[in-house]
Amino acid sequence: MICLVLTIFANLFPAAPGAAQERTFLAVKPDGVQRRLVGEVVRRFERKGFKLVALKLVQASEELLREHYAELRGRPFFGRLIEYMRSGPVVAMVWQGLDVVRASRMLIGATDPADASPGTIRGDFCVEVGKNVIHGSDSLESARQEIALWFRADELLCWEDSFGHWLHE
Ligand code: D4T
Repeated sequence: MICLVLTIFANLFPAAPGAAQERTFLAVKPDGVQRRLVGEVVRRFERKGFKLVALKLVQASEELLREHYAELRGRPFFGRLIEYMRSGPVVAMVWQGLDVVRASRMLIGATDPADASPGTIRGDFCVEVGKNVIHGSDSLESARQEIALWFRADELLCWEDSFGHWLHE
């Protein structure tokens, strides 16, 4: 209930320090987990100033992944993509902050690591599109759907952020 009130307040006064702003879904993919890149990814989002509201290690089912990547069902790499995502655990996360969906895509870099700028996660840590370390929602609507697909509402923590005053005007 408190969470709901805070969210309504934050939506009414988006510039208020500590306002809820928007949320996005990120997942460190199985290659990122195997290569011990989870800490590096979390560090980059924390350092930017975003707020972690949920995190869990998940062995994703085929059903969940087929739903997650439903839009890509017709693509030739779909089967390989599902197998890759099932090949080990992923770290699923929800991050919150001002313009976090767009900013996350910039921190992550282009889908194909060959096109990703140095300094981005994909630009720094991978070389092939089929093993590109991390997923990030590409729009507010997909963020909403993906968060609902991967997390129960009670797994999203609403916690007081004393940091907001140092980030926002
Ligand atoms: P995700 O969804 O993983 O964050 O990636 P993007 O949003 O950056 O890109 P996407 O949805 O187009 O692709 C999803 C996923 O499929 C893999 N992929 C993609 C692949 O294996 N071969 C390909 O040719 C493409 C385009 C990589 C990411």
